[in-house]
Formats: sequence, structure tokens, C-alpha cells
Amino acid sequence: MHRRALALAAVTILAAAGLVAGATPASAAVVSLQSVVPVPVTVQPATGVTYTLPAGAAIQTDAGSAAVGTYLAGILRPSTGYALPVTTVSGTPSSGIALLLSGADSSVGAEGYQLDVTASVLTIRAQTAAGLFYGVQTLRQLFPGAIEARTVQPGPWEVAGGRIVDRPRYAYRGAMLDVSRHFFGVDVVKRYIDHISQYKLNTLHLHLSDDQGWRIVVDAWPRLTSVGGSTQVGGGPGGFYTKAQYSDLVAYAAARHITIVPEIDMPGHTNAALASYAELNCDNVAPPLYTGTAVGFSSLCVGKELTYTFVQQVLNELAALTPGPYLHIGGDEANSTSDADYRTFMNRIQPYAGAAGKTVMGWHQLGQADHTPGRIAQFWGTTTSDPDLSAAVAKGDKVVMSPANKAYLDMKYTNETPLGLSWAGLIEVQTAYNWDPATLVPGVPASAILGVEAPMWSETLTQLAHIEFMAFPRMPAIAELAWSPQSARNWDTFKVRLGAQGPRWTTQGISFYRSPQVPWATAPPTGGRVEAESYTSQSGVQIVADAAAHGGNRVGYIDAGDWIGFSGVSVAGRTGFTARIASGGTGGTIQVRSGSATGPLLGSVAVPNTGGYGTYADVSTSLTAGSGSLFLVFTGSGGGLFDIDDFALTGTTPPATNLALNKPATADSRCATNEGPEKAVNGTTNGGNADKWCSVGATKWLRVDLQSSTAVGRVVVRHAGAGGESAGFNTRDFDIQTSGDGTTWTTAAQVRGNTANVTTSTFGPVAARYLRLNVISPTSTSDQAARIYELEAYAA
Ligand code: NGO
Repeated sequence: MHRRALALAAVTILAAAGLVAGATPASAAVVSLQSVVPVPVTVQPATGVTYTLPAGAAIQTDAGSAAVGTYLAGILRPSTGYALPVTTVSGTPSSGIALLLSGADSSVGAEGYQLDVTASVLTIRAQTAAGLFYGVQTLRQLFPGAIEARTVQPGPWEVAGGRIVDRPRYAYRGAMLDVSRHFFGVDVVKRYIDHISQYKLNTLHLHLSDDQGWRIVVDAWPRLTSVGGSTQVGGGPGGFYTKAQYSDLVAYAAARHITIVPEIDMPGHTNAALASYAELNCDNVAPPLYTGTAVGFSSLCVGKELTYTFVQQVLNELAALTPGPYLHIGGDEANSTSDADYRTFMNRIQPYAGAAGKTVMGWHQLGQADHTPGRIAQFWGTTTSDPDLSAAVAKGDKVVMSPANKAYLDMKYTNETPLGLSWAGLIEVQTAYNWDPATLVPGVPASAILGVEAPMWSETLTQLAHIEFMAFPRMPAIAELAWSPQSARNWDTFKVRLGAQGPRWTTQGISFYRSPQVPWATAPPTGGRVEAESYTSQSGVQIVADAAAHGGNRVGYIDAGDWIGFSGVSVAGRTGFTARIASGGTGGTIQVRSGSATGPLLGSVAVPNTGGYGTYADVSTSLTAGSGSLFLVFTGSGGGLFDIDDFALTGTTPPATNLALNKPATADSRCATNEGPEKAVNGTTNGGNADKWCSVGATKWLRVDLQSSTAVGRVVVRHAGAGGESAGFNTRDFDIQTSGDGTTWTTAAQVRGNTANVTTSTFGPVAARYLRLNVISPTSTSDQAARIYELEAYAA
């Protein structure tokens, strides 16, 4: 193998002089008001004016805008480390940040906003909370990219002076996620909601059923999920949302001014339902569950009365879960249903949505059926004229544009894209961007167009990183079509604005496609980049000269277990790791270790295929607390999986506020009067034998009331050995759990087989009112006791 031959010639050890991670980066240039995506309607920079967010700033809101203020505080607090209290406005604020529901330019309408930046105050004005929310998304982009970090960064937090007055072009600005072909859990969907809200989209269409899986509980038809939800493409375990989980998603989206549009695809794309209930089939024989990717082979039984009972009950239950106006009934690719049956079926079921108080939405083939009030036809064709679409428009339907050859986020970018399909063509960023929804299909008048949606089908996508790689950078491109006036859009300025988003996405841990069409900004995310070739020790790797690599070289990984070490780079206080890699395969992993190549594992990041060695992408992982020098260990089958260009350790010492300190603590038992739960939150481990919570019995739990919903991302437990007792008494197996109500508990972290004196569990921040440590097995079989000297909770 050529790479192996190179490796033997190039085992060079370089000094890391001057490349110590953690060096404070030079103050980044202030972000230009002209760099916002989607481009605003009007931007007036004020030359020479800069606002600097002071540590003591408050976010001042009207009664109706407090929730937006709290949302903004949630973004700004972790990276600035500032308290940023959300207060009620009095008069016209002259300092800090003001979110006001009055005084905006009248042109902003229902969803627009006006942002004013002076040297003393940041003011966003709008007519609605939604408008303020979009103003907040603009403000976010005007802060340095490090504002997106979830650990305290050095700042300064400067914003260029001027005024932006902005409003959306279209009322419907959507993204779609296919959770049927592969199932994605609540956390993945929430993260995608965060992503799309950042670019001012207001609709998330969830494709909840298809041949491969039914993903939402229907009480009247429980086998839909117990059977129909039990697999997915490729035969994995599938999954589904309970009604409570679905409602949680709806609420999470609503808090970000996003409406969820649920889709039950009918009469085709229904194999999962037909497999769940034999009686729904014309021949009363249930077909097997389906895990392939063919389309057009299934149909509900149009001639059966039970079909209509089924559809009506399903739509009624779905409507009850849906505060938004639309129910999407699919209607695409009904290739196993005759045209006459299709019309019969659709004409009969469409009124069910109306009776449930909802408006029908469907793929544009629905134009074959009768119009119903307010109906939306979603165009997914690849041609510029379509009889079904024309029929829909002639009947009075409104249109959402999702042309598959422009707006489908599941199409490959290029032939080399490792994920995605290509039936509608290859969609590089410029192709996704360079079209106008109002003129794409000549027969459809601009007045009929309600908006734009970017669908993400998941035949080939199995994890969050895949969704992000396909969505970034095309989702922001489509978002600009949906929000910005056509006259303000321009590929040459867009690609520069888009490229400036790159370091932000890196800071957010988003793995994105580094399209060669885009001039990506290369500013370091935080804390400075370290060239991989500056290692001070290594085993097995090679240095490869590469003009596209930062510093001119990348480091080649040859065999599983190859590693590089950096004696001058400490992991202490670091909470994140981001590496720039180029990969031609999948299955590789970068392990972050400390002290040695076999030292403690602090984090591990799976390396996706970036499209080959010519294409770089950033991959990220969070790190658990550690100390000592950094080692990167490469695993996987090796021999061409990936090379690493450079990396950054992110995060400084996390905020040291122990959220559990002196909070009310209870437990199911105590060994002695002076060994109660309060001892585990008293801030000390040095009171000897009696400074611990000790518990006896088979199950043991310690519960802390944080007294209000609090973001918790890290829990530190100090065990017997940390309090001076024998480390043999350290608690071995336990769960860290969180709860909003003290009744329903979610496990945030599991620790098994622990022998350390101090354990740190890090997880994506969870909003928790209560925290619970559940001891699974006793530390010592002789006395059956748990000994916890301290339980500490931190935001990150
Ligand atoms: C088509 C088809 C879907 C596929 C998708 C893949 C529509 C509306 N029906 O789009 O079933 O998943 O293409 O790109």
C-alpha cells in the first residue's frame, strides 16, 4: 500500500514549540452586519460604532417577550460566563440588551424585527415574540463565533453598530425529517429543531410513517408501533415516539417558533401499517415487515370500510397531538393504487382532517383529488411543469416548493458523497441556492406559493452526524430562499456569508460538508489549533505533504492503534475536542486519552467519510475531565480510513458553581444519624468518617432538589477513597438521573465497575429540577453500604 511505504520514510518527530493549545486567540475581528444568513431585507452599518457586552449586562424584556429573553440568555451565558439576568423593562433601556414588543418599523409585519446596535445598547423590536426570536437569531450571528461554545470563552463580546430591518419573504419556511426509513430519537430531532431555528425556519414536517416503519403511537391501533415501529431500513431496531415524547417535541419546537407538521403517508407507503394489521389488507393477509428501500409497492385497501375507520381514528389522534394547522396525508407514489381508487380514497379521507379542525397538506399528486379549504400541495418534482401540480393550483391549492433536484437534502452533493441518493441529481450548494421559488414552475403564479421546504429522507442516514452533513450547508441555503427577498439574494455574496458560518458550526459540533464551492473561513474555533504533525511522540503514523492541509501537512493513520502524543498540550480543564480530518472510509475512531496512548479515555469521536483525502471536515466530541498530556489514538481497520490535519482542545476550566451545594437532599436511608444525605451536599469531604452520606439496604438513592429547573451537564461524585476511607468502599455501580417533577426520572449517565475515588459524568446539558444518584450494587458485600462524600452538579 502506497501510504504504508510513505510512512516508513517519514517518521519524523517535530517539536511542539509555540503550539501550546489554550493560548488565548487574538481578539477576532468584529463580525460585519453584512454577513448574516439569511440575508436581511435592509442593513445599515454605523461605521466606527461597536457595542461590547459588559459582564453586568441584563436582558430586559416586556411581559410578552420574557421567554425570548430566557432563550437568548441560554445561548449567551455558557460562553460569556456572564449572569445576564432576564429582567422586566422599565422605560427605554440605555444599556444591555432590550427585547421590546413595541416601536419596530411598521414594515416588519408579524414575523419581522428591527435590530439597533449602538455603543451602549442592543435593542431588538418586533410586533410579536416570533419577530423578536428571529431578531435574536440575527444577533447570535453578529457575536463572534465563540459565542456558540458551551464553556466560558475569553471574549470580548463585540457587535458591530448599525440597524437591520428585516421580515420573511414566505410564511411557510420548512424542513422535513424522515424518521420512518431510519428512526431518530427525541434528542436528535431536538438538535435538528435547534439547527433549523437558527436559520429562521418555522416549520418542521415529520414523515412519521412509511413502508419501513410507523413512528407515532395511535392508541386505537397499538400494533402500528409495537409491530410497525419495530424495524427500519437495513433491519435495525427502529423505534417510535410515545404521545408524551411527541408532545415534548411539539412543545420544544413551539418554544423556538416552529410548528410541527405530522405526516401519515397514504394510501401508498403503508407497508408498516399493513404488516401490523392483517385486516387492513384486501386479502386479510399481513405482508412481512419491510427493511429495503423500494417505493410504490404498498396500498391501503380502498374498497374496505375498515380502512376509513382506521384513517379517521389515526387522523383524529394525530390532530389531538397537533396544535399547528396542518395534517400531511402524503399521497405520493401510490403506484399500487389505481388512479380512480386514489381519487376515491383521497376524496373520502381529506374531510377527516377538516372535521378534526385541521387543513390538509399532501405531496402534489394530491392535485388529482378534490380541493379542500386551504389545502397545500407540496411540489417535489424535478420538472418545470407537472399536470398534478397544475391541477392543484387550478383548484385553488397553495403550494410549498420542495423540488427534489434543488431542495432535497438527501441528494448527494457530488458523485463522491458517501451518503445520500442521486435519483433527482447531484445537488452542490450552488444548485441548492440558485433558484427562485416564485419562478421555478412557470404555470404556478407567485401568489399561489406559500413557501419552501427542504426535505431530508433517511434511506441512507442513520445518525445525527449524517443528518448534519447533508443539511449543512444546504439547509441554510434553502432557508435564505425562504426568508430573504429574491432581490437581495446573490450567490457570490452568499457563498462568502456561508463560508463565515463554518467556524460557528465547528464550535457547535456540527459536522458539515466543506463544499469546494464555498470559501470557508478558517478562523480557529476556540483556544487555538494545533497541527497534528507537531507531535512529540508517535507510533505508526506518517506525515503527508498536502497543499490543502493547514501547515502544509496532514498526519496519516496506517494501522489500528497508531497514535500521536503531545507533551506540551495539557487536557486539564478541557471539555471538547475538534479535529480537522480527511477520510475515505467509515469505521475509524479518534480516541482522546491523557498521559499515554493507553491512559484514561476522555472522549472518542467516530470519523465519517468526508469524501476522500481531498475533502476536509471537522469532527468533534466532548471530553470528560482529565489531566496530563494529550494522546490521540486511532482505531478502525486502518490503511486508508482517515488522516488528521489539525485539532483544537476547546473549553477552559468549566464554571465552578456547584449547583447541588447545600441544596435540600433526601435519601432512602442512612447508616447513622450523622451520616445523612445533607453530608453529600455540604461542600466538604474532609470531615472524616462522618462527612458522608452512608446508606444501607439493597437499593439506595440520594436525591437533591436543585429548587428550580437548572441546566446540568456534569456530575462529580466523591467516593469513600476521596474522603480518606478505604477506596475499597468506593461505590461501584450507579446511575445519575434527572427529573423535572421528582416522579419521572431519566438516566443521564451510568457508571459501572468504578474503582476511582472521584467519578465525573458528563452529558449534554439536561434541564433538571431534581438530581438522583441511584446506587445499583453495594460497594461492600460485607456491610451493604453506599458511601458518598460529595455529589456535585455543574452546568458543563
Ligand atoms: C421521493 C419519495 C420518497 C423517497 C425520496 C428519496 C417523495 C415525496 N417520495 O420523495 O419516498 O424517500 O424521494 O429522495
